[in-house]
Amino acid sequence: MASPRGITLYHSPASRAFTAYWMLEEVGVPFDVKTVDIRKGEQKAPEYLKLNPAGKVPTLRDGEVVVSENPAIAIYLADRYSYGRLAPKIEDPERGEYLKWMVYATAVVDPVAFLHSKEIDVSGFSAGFGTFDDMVEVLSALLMERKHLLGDRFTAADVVLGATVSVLLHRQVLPEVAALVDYNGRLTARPAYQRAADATWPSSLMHPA
Ligand SMILES: N[C@@H](CCC(=O)N[C@@H](CS)C(=O)NCC(=O)O)C(=O)O
Repeated sequence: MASPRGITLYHSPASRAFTAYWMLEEVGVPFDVKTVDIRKGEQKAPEYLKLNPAGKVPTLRDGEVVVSENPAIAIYLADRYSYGRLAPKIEDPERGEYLKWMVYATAVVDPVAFLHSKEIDVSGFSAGFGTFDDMVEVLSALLMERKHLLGDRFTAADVVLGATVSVLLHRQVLPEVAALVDYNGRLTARPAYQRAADATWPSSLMHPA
């Protein structure tokens, strides 16, 4: 289903906006792209801050609806345009686990991996995101048994968490354990992933923001 109002994605090359771009490609709705070059500081321009006061990419606009934060963008798009396919329905027992992995991606994986990449490893007891090793173990154990986060079925949670895993493997922040490498291989083989990567990861920008 195409948006009756017109979708615009505000993104910057080689950034976390890749996740939202990939999500739009998986959903298959037409969308426009506006580049907000974070390397030139355009994310702090007053007009953009009206859309996203955090001054970060991505931001999605769908008519009067404005959404930022990758999990929120993915949940919005999947519920609105791919309900029952990329989003388990409300009454589906898998909906709970789907939401958990959505949140886990940016509440746990992203921050604990960022700190680990800076050689900061804090005690898991007091940190909301736990330890880096626990996060790797949780994902590896799950993906050793499952093709995707919910099993055989690919959902929007695989886009959000999978994009994070993919970038972190590429940057050699995550260890190359077989379960994660194989999962990443299944994700990168998807035509929608490849279209998003071709559009948003120019080879000249090897180091993501
Ligand atoms: N929690 C946000 C993270 C977005 C984010 O960190 N974006 C970075 C680029 S990868 C950004 O816009 N940085 C520019 C800045 O903070 O000035 C999400 O999941 O969407």
